[in-house]
Amino acid sequence: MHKMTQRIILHLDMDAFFAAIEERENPHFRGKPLVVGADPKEGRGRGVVSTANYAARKYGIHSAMPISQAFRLCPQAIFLPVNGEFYQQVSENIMKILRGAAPVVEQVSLDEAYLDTSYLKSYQKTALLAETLKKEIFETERLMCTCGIGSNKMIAKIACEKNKPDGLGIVTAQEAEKFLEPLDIEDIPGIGSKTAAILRGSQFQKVQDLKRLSQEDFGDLFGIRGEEMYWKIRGVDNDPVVAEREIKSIGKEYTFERDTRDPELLIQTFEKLCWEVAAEVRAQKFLFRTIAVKCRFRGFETHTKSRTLMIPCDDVQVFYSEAMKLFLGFIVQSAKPIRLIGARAVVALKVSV
Ligand code: TTP
Ligand code: MG
Repeated sequence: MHKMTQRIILHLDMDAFFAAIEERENPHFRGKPLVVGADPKEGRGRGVVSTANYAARKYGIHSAMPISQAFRLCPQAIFLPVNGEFYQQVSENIMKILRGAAPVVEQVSLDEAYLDTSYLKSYQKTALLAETLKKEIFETERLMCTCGIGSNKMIAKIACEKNKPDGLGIVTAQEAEKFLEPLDIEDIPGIGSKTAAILRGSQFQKVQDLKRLSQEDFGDLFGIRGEEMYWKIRGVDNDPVVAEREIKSIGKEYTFERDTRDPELLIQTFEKLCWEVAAEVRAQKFLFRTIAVKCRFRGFETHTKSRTLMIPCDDVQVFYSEAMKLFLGFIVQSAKPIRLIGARAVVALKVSV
């Protein structure tokens, strides 16, 4: 086991995204209720609301609501069609800013992303980064967003949700469990309206009420999903932040003069490869996240094994010990003589703030 650093996750979500872009493009709309979605056709439209600005939300209008209902709630609102291509472009500009700010960035929708900021090793520094990003996005795109910082993705997301719009919420690992207790059960991702209705029928309203249920109770009620819920309501979520595409990899391979099973030669050569790879990662100021090893046996039969760490790092010792564990797997798996061995780090760009 490599030395475990505490995770810190930053979640960023644009405020009333589609509507905010339309307001930016048409300053005379500002402050007025605005709905982006299907054509309301004087109340006879059959589509739904994509999003509404905050002025329109005061009338009870929200995403996914039938557009006819939105029209009834606020007929004087400005109704605009969805200009998807344009929003996509704006989204790309924003995601580019985010990808430059942390080694691992996971985009989850057009307007939302998780950044793994564990490498900053402090909530305070992550808060500074969040402020910087909010400022940069506003300066370049004239759009506002909200950030949430937490010890995992779930906490970061809820912290963001609870501080909208234009906010920043920070919930440390120590505060996480207490932070969740007074929240509505539906605030927990995975507890949708159906699940919530069942639970409310049994007098469970707040997250803290759910603590009366044992792990078994959860399992009986919701199966595998229930197990996860038992932990989630206690602030535990191990889901890693995964970039859609890691940037590059650094690897080295070595072909033996003749096929070998000499343990000393194998281990020494492999060790040397690992140190070279890890040193190269460090020299280029990268962090690695995935460790991959390769082994080619006599007859060109080639196998690979890899392991992805929860937290990207540049620790040479971590690389070596994880790679060696994988490599030993090859040795016990087959008794054939070995022709080639390799070690590789899949790396992500490190940006200092
Ligand atoms: P959200 O981030 O859920 O909503 P939002 O950005 O409009 O508002 P908030 O300030 O609460 O974050 O979704 C981002 C965009 O995705 C939203 O602007 C429109 C689109 N969208 C839909 O088209 N349909 C939907 O049901 C939802 C939820 C979003
Ligand atoms: Mg949003």
